[in-house]
Amino acid sequence: MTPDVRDRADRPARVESHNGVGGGAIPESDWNRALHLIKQADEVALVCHVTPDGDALGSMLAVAFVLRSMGKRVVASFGDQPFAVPRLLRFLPGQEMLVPPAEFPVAPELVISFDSSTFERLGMLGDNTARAREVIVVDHHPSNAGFGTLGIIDAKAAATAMLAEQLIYRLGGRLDRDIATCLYAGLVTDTGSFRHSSTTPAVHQMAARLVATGLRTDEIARELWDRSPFSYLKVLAAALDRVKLEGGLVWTYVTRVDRAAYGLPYAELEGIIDIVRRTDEAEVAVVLKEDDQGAWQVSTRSKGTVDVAAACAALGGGGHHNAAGYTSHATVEETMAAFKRELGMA
Ligand SMILES: [Mn+2]
Repeated sequence: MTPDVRDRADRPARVESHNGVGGGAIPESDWNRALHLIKQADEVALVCHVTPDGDALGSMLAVAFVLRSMGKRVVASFGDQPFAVPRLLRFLPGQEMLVPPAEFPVAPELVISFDSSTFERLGMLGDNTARAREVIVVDHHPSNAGFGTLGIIDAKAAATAMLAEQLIYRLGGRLDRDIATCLYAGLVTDTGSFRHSSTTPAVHQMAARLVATGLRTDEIARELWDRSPFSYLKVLAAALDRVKLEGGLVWTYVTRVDRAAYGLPYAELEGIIDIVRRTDEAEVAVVLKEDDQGAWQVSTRSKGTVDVAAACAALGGGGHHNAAGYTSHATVEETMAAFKRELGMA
């Protein structure tokens, strides 16, 4: 038996109140303008941030399904070169709608950007997006300064997927299992499987609507959290072997050489921070991950008293109070010294 999620009774009575306490962070006039722009457009180009996570890609694909069902030409991409969907997200439905960045319109009529706080986070599609006639920015990063021509931005929303769900309802779209799977991937990614402080009643209410479509929460959880190649364990061992505890800071790093020894792609490193940040003695956790170009991608986590977003923003990155990051072209030692200075530790 498939629950009838098309029934309007299953939809939130006041969709604008669903993204956080008090609701209504986004003015009705902005929602109306977004609907107007979308309805007017023949082709809608969708983009999300580079090396997409479940929230970025899931939100984008969910909306892509709905736009396609409305008869729109839909182009969806992200600005990574080489272009590849991260392994963890290959279970998401709708990937046949993705095109490589080279096939993205050079000067689009309408772009909708998902989960990206800046043009720069769109990577090589930042320029295409900047040339678009209209850019609707759907995002929940507090650091989003409002790029584009229309912001659908709510820093209180636990995930961009929450805003994407509202957009879908407002477009007259219906949740089916594929759309719900995409949105659910976004919701569980950004709430850490309903563990982070962002997990409000509205998050669980949204999850209930999504799960009611019959999606497989167990399979999604295994795809996202509970699998990795054997080589991951070897690289993790190398990272943990050199982990340091300094004051309230626990940190380590993973080099290209570590990964090359076991043929592990960069994208597989994402979960290491979740192991490092368990440390009872540390308030802040940092993992430096050397990417294929030799730059350090710095992942930082806080347990709550320290605002790592502020520190990362000062170093050219961004994120959320408890989870943020930035890119460093300095050495490991210089990178950590700069980060400690920002935290007031040095
Ligand atoms: Mn997000």
